[in-house]
Amino acid sequence: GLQFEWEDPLASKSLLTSDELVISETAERYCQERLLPRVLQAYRDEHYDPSILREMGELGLLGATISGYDCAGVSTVAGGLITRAVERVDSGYRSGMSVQSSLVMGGINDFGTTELKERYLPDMAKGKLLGAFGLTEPDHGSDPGSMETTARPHPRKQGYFLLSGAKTWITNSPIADVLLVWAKLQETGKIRGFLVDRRDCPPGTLETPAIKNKNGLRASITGMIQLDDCPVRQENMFPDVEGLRGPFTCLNSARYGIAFGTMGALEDCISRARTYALERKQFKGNPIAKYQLVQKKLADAATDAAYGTIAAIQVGRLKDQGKAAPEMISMIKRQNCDKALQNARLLQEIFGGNAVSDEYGIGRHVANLFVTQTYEGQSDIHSLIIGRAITGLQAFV
Ligand code: TGC
Ligand code: FAD
Repeated sequence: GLQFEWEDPLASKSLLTSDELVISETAERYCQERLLPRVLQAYRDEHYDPSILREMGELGLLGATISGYDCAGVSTVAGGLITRAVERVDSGYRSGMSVQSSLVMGGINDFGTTELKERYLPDMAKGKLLGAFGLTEPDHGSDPGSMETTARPHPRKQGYFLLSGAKTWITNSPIADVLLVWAKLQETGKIRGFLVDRRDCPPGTLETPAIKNKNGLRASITGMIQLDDCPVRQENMFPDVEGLRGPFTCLNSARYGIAFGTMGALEDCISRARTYALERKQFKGNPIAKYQLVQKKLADAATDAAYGTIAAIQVGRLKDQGKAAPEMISMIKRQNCDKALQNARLLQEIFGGNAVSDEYGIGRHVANLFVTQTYEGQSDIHSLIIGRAITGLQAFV
């Protein structure tokens, strides 16, 4: 018969291929069995275990949308289903994976030479080499075009550049082997992408201190990238991409993953709040789930999760057909992050005082979702990207 399923209200499963269903189930099983049991302690300790990326690599979950170089070559929607499974556990675990898969492996795949792809992608796909993506600087976040990090030809060593500058709020930087750093060529002032390989950096030229005491995304490791005349081989510069198109192309994929991923975090909040509301009794032995105001919170959240999921599937299909405009990705990134955060915050109320205990998981999602709304373009920045497309007028400056 026709049954309403509260966990998938608009039957989004019916839009998936059988391959996508299998990939989703594999990812969900790994995340629930292996990641969920360790997230509470990791979050308390502000600890990220790099073996998580190796485990994901063994399952083929890293760089999964890339074809060749030992990557799985799955659809964009399948990639989104993987991020949703991971973010159902924690946005920080999804972050570590997004940087590895979309921002660094994706960048190498889109812009690297065959030699760079062969050197880095297979080991990154296995999680044996870890990546970080350095765009944001202490004084330039929403406006990365004003970055100050520079690359100048080495005055003595032919075929080398010297990189100097500082990047901040960089996911994975303290543990990364390969850092994709965006810097301006001193001669032209144009932004170029450099793969800084930690193994090749002389002592003192590359430092990646961790940023500690975060009040969100604590299961992810974040740091700075400090470059002091760091020598980088010319072959490690992406040859054919100049300007912000380079980093923004990587961001299109990562923002897509966040849009799909945050729906996993929101669904976990719904599931936890529903269970709690059915068990908790107040006033004459009624479960609080019986009260209308509680039901409205659940109905609002389930509606936004269902709409957000369908929209992410639609944009994923268009992306695979080469028809996804960046503004579509801005639209789902903004909407899904905003709705996940707003609803998670309201569902938190259902837990009463227990919401304050980290054992219930809801506060962790709320704190994490603030970060998802902020990184990869804060929501108001995406409003301006969409507004520019609607009006033809840019409102950034
Ligand atoms: P604008 O004039 O708009 O564009 C400059 C050049 O870039 C091209 N472009 C794009 N190309 C591909 N995809 C896109 N989405 C693109 N957006 C722009 C554009 O065509 C142009 O090319 P060209 O060849 O004509 O030069 O640039 P603007 O300087 O005015 O930019 C304004 C704005 C606000 C849109 C942009 O700067 C922006 O999006 N700011 C947000 C910054 C951001 O997203 N930072 C992310 C840092 S990485 C991160 O947060 C990782 S967290 C990961 C995790 O842990 O999960
Ligand atoms: P600002 O640019 O200073 O913005 C502050 C506020 O002002 C925002 O609300 C913004 O919307 C608003 N604002 C700015 N300009 C305008 C305008 N013109 N009109 C209206 N409002 C405006 N970066 C990386 O490169 N790599 C990473 O791996 C990475 N990981 C991150 C991990 C974490 C945990 C965090 C917190 C951040 C990470 N970032 C990373 C950085 C992130 O992308 C930036 O924080 C983000 O782009 C915003 O930049 P900002 O913090 O400098 O804020």
